[in-house]
Parts: sequence; structure tokens; C-alpha cells
Amino acid sequence: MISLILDTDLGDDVDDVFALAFAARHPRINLCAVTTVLGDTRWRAALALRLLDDLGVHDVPVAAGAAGGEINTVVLSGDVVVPRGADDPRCDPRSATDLMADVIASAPPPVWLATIGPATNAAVLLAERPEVLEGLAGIAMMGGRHEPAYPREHNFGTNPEAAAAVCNHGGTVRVGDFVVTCQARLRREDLPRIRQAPRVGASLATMLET
Ligand SMILES: [Ca+2]
Repeated sequence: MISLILDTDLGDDVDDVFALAFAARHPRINLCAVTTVLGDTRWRAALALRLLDDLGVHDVPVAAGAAGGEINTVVLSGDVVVPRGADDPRCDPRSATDLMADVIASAPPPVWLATIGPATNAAVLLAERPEVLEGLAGIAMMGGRHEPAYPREHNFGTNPEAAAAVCNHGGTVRVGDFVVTCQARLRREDLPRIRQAPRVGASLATMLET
């Protein structure tokens, strides 16, 4: 069993929503906190809380993190479930990095941080709370694209300084780049099966269809 903090920009491409559902339901993952990054992080936190409701998970704190990084015009998928600009009073009053530090200090080891959006929150955590390194087993990052002919990849390209700071911080880092993550594909014929997933299926399918 690993203790996991999921740092996400869920609400745009739908993959982060599946990552949240996976982390919440996986029998060997103890999901300890969700933190949001990029743009309107309060709205992203409200969306995460709504999806955790759908998943029947009511004890995982969700904190809004840094807006930082270059904001691109993207198609939102989450606004079909939670309207843009929505706020949820259950959002944790701590900053994302304070919540991360508290979880790292208290959760059963090993504690991993997974960043599946721009690495802004993780970089702030390492800069402002370096003591967390003692309790953090590692950071798993989704990002990067190691093929020069292609355009920049969203997660690392949105805040390359943060991505570099996290990659080079000296602790354990595992990076799943675009080539790796593209091997997990959803097909249109998967949609009926996803819709039938208990409780959360309807939200997942609605976002997939946008
Ligand atoms: Ca993401």
C-alpha cells in the first residue's frame, strides 16, 4: 500500500478524472489528498470534490493550489459536470503545499506525490518546505515529450522551470512522458462500459463525450 497525494489540473482533458478514479478505488493506493494546479484551481477543487462524491469518497481533503504557469486556451471537459467558476466550501482551507507537507509528515510511508498537471505546486513545495524530502518516498510526474519534431507537451511546457526544478531536486523522480502515457488509450467502444461504472460512470462518460 502506498500513500498518495494526487496533484492535478483536472477539468481540461479528461485523463486526470480517470487518474482520480483509479487512485480513489485502487486497493493498494491510500489516497491521502488531492491538490489542484493551473488557472482557476478553486473550480478544479470543486470538480474534484464532486467526483469524489460520485466515487463515494468523503474523507480525502482537496486543496486549491497555484494558478501559475502559462494559461493556454483549452477545451474544458469538467464544466459539463461543475459549472465554470464554481466554488465548494468543503475545499480545504490550507494551501495545496501546506496540505502536501501535512500529509507527508503524517501519512503511513511510503508517501508519493504524483503530478499529472504542470509541476508548479510541487516546485513550490520543494522550495518552501524542503523538510518534506525526509518523508517523501518520491515524485511521479506525467510530462515531457522526448521527440524534437513534435510541439511542446502541456504539463512540462506550461511551466518548464517548475518541471526542471522538480526533475533536478535530487530526490527520487519517476517521469512518464507522452510516449508512455499514450499507450493507455480509451476507445469509443469503451464508452458504454465506462457509463456503467458504479456511481461515477455517468460523470466520466459525460466528460468523455465533450
Ligand atoms: Ca493533467
